Amino acid sequence: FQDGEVSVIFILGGPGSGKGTQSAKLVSDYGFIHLSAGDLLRAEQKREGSKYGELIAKYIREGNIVPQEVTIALLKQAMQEAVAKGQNRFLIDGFPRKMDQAEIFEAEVATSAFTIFFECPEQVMLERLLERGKTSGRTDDNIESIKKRFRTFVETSYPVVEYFDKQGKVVKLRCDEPVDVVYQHVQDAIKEKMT
Ligand code: UP5
Ligand code: MG
Repeated sequence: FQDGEVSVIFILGGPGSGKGTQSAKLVSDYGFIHLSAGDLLRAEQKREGSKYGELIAKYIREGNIVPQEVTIALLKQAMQEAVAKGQNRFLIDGFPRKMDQAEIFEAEVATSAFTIFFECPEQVMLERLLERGKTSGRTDDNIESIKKRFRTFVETSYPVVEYFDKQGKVVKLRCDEPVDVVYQHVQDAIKEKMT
């Protein structure tokens, strides 16, 4: 995309920190286009004829990061479809979560305006994910996969947050408050950053 053609906010945080929940609220109040990298990968995994189905399934179950070219292609396609319909303000949730993704996306697709990062104690995330796992049907909402997701988050994904933080582009918010309290902080951050 050309400079200024799209605006991109990254929503990052550990597994279960509330990225999807808060993004959904922003969509209904502000009309952003919400792209969850995890949701795009799960949809691609189920798509008939996808050559990446098995690969994605394996990476997600193991809590590993799917090779960047797969995820970036899915994001780029979803963004192009939205832009064709005249929509150009994006919330990208759960991406980038590895340094190569961050560098390649910003060089080849679009530069982010800023990142909202949810700081969340592991115990809180664990309880939420186990509870959600009772009904989510997600293959990674079980204790073995959750532990692997936490390890990947600390070792692989958090460095991306530090990278953007060094550029002064991260707003850190607490996740462990009621949904509406977190959302108030999210709205404050967006208003401050967008004006
Ligand atoms: N909940 C939320 N907020 C709450 C609050 N304030 N108080 C109380 N409860 C709250 O929330 C999780 C649960 O907590 C829900 O039940 C919610 O009601 C409750 P949610 O908003 O879903 O949190 P979120 O951060 O979105 O959690 P999610 O599980 O989606 O995070 P992950 O980052 O683990 O999952 P994602 O779908 O992004 O990625 C899954 C996998 O895909 C990765 O592990 C990886 O294998 C793969 N992937 C890649 O390979 N590359 C990518 O770029 C992205 C993903
Ligand atoms: Mg999510």
